[in-house]
Amino acid sequence: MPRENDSEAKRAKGGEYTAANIQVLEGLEPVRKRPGMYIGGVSSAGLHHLVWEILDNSIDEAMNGHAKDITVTLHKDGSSLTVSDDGRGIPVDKHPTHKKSALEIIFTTLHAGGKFEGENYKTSGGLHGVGASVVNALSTKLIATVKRDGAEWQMEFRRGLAQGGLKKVGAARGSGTTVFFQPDPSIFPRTEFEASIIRERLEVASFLHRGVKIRFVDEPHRKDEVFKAEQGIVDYLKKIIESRGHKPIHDAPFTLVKENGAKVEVTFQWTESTDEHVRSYVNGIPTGSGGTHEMGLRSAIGKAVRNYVETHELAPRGVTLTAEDIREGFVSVLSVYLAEPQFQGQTKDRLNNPEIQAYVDSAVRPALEQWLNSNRSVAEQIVARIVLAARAREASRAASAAISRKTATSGRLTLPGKLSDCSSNLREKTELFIVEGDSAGGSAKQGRDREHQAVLPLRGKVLNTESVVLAKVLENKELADLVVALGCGIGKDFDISRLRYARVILLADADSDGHHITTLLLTFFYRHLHELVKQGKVYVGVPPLYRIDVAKETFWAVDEDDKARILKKLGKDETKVDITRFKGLGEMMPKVLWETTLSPKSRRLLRVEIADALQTDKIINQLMGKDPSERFQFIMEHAEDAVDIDV
Ligand code: 0RA
Repeated sequence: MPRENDSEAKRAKGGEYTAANIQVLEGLEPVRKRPGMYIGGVSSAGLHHLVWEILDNSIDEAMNGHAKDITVTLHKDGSSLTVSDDGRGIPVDKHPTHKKSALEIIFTTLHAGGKFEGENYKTSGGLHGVGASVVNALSTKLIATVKRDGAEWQMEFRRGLAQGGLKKVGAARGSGTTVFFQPDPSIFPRTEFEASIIRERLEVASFLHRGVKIRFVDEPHRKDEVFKAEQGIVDYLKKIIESRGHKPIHDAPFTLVKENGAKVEVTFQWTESTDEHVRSYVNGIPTGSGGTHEMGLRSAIGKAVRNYVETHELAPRGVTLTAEDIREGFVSVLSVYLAEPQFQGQTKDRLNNPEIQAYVDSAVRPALEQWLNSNRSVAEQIVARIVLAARAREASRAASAAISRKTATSGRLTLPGKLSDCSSNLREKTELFIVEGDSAGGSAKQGRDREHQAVLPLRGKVLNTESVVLAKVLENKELADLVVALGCGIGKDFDISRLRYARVILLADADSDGHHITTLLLTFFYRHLHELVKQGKVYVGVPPLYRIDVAKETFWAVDEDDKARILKKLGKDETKVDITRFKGLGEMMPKVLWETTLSPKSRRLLRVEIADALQTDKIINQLMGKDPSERFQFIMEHAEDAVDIDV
């Protein structure tokens, strides 16, 4: 978005915003030379940043009250996209000194600070004001079309360079901006957009910007969806709670909007769930690792509730309420807008502005205390929920402490007898394979690299841990053994720095029982050792299902499709080759298991990622109540798109 030049910006405050306010900085060559500096990289995330940048401009226009409808069209080729809005239209008049239209300047000049320097804040997108010119520089083709003042205007660019001038293409009614672009394949190794990523972003944007209608036309999948949330983040909260399958314990959620420099918008509700769930955003950007805004929210909740409990003497004797008890079952959406957000952490998804903590705290705390005091029956339900959490914690505590005693790093470790540990002390190089059954365990034990690979066989079915409290989970011997082998503890005693391996690999047969076990284990990790999944420590091993022998060569196929693909590549049909179908890991020779499944050089490994929190919650919650064949589908279909292949 354009940068305002000081004196002119002042004149433009009343909303008059013409070409004169746009300060010109520099050309676009640096963007093409070092795209990573502007969009973070050229992988999938970088590619999708282009969409967010263009989308943000339309969202800004909507946020400022000028646009109501936004349409994003992913074109049939999957590699080009159009974003259009019904806002005022980018100004097409000429800049007095530069002799160029505002539109041309917006698309061809790099705007360093962007709107952050003014009173406005940017709404969304990961790149903080780099804007449309960056997208233009990285597109083989970009066409901007503007309707305003009774005419339609168009300007075309190739790799950021204008192709002729701004042309009036006809008469038009109304106003708006449409931007078509096609990412440059000489910059991006893959130029195909992922419809599901775009869809999720648009849906979230519609929640964060109440009342804005966002339509997604997904041509490759022939889908057309409209997102519009009349209640904004309150609708989002409702959807999160429903998709996680939890029941709220009181009716109306708490909501608050406060704007005083920065803007904070928050809603929350207590549920029957045993964990806490906060979805937070800064300027529309998801902050998956939280940060100062979340800290402010947490401290406000803790203090307000505790104050209420004390004032009304509601705590039973002998029960102490911890901050975690207070937030058990707490589900919230928190969205803040601020002028200069600073992000931190490996994935830059943690807010680091210290002043925001106190800002959120002081906005939420008094409002929540007031709300509790004026909704006494709701407050009572919440307090009863919290007291229950404290009692359950005391019970769980005993169970997890028993496990932790065994995993304590000081003193002797009492590892489970079934674990065949690895010998290396270099944790970065070690892996734990969790395998199904003793016979598979035996082959894995013999076939592995003993120095770096440990094997833990699990016998029989693993407990379904969806909606089971920790104390119950730990009564299950298989899972308790697993936690001891991992070494990182669980629940309140969880400490990732004590994880004994660099990777945890789930390895089950390529059949429906195997997939069922993998699903149960993934549910356990997702619900009770969430941090391991979040930090990318959990993997799914992919054993072959078929061995294909052709003359002296051997190929391995992981499923039917893979087999068909290999045969096609070889130009053979099934009758000309020798095909063996494996019944299970247990019947594979240790050496074969090593080559196909264990060896880091030749195996396939899928990293389990939490790509789309909303979807994952819903899928796990739905599947765990259904029959194994459906769960099998889940693994086959979702392991692949939830995943990073080949580590
Ligand atoms: C600068 C000034 C004005 C509008 C816009 C930019 C604008 C940019 C984009 C990008 C996508 N959609 C957009 N809609 C508007 C205001 C011009 C005026 O005062 O009429």
